[in-house]
Amino acid sequence: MRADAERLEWIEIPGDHEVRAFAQAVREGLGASPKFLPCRFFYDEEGSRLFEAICELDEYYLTRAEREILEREAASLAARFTGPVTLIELGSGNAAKTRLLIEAFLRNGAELRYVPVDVCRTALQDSCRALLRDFPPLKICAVAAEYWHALKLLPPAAGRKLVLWLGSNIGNLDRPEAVRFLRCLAQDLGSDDRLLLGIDLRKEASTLERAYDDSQRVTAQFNRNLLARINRELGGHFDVSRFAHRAVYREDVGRIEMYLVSEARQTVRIDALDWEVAFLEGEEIHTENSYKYSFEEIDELADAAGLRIEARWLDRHSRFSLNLLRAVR
Ligand code: AVJ
Repeated sequence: MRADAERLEWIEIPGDHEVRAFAQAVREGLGASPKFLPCRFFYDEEGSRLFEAICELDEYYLTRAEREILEREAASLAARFTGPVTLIELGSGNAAKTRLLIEAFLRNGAELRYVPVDVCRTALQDSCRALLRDFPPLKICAVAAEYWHALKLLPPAAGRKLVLWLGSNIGNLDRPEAVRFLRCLAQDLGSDDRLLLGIDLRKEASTLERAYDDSQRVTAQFNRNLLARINRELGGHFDVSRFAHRAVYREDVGRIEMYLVSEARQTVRIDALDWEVAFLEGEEIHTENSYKYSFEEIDELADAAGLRIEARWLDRHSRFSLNLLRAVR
């Protein structure tokens, strides 16, 4: 394990207290009308585990579709890069799909550094440990932070840079924010650098709603974990079973919306906030947006962000897209 330590660098904001940020977000979101909670707080240890279970579900086609594309394209993608490569991944999670790219680059003999970024420290630690074990030539610099903070913490890249933002993680940002974020990413891309962006496509509501309300109720549990996390970390007294999971696709704005619905009129105390929050029967907490894109919307997004699409690949059912982009100079 000592050798591993030399291959791993760890970056986080000193004095960054995720619990304090969570407390603040809960106070603000549950004090607002309508109520909301930011989706990044889904990912504590339990939430990351539940999300990995979601990725295994038949109904959640996104992960398999993207994996199919990566399996097909990894070798030719890696062949586009010569010399040392830094792979930066936003929202790396368990990095399961990334392994396909790491293998392809290493097979090409590239000197490879991997920079995973994730809000979940435990997921980051576990994935780094497994990658160092499985890929002896790999060096890792892990960044524990949310997206906007991470942009400022990224280490200088050695050689060419490939930024990965997979899994339709971009779907959590509203459309203007996605443009702003991509514009910031684009600024740090040199002419030899690229961005690989996984984006879920617009499709029939029934397919989408099944993906976000699965028959095994894993997504429901993932959604309710936000309340369970309040109980664990902030001394909340939620009876989690009194909140229903709801996922709805709004075609007009092209997004899945997730809610937790209070099934009764109830008051819930949160000790750490010394606060009681009241819910009406049927009152909702908006917990997530997951935007879907048409091809035109992806083109517009790239355009507005100062990026040019160099290649776009789809899975065989045309459900999901992987886009290779470069900065416009
Ligand atoms: C991790 C943001 C890509 O929006 O599909 C999965 C999160 N939420 N099921 C998504 C999620 C409910 C996921 N992302």
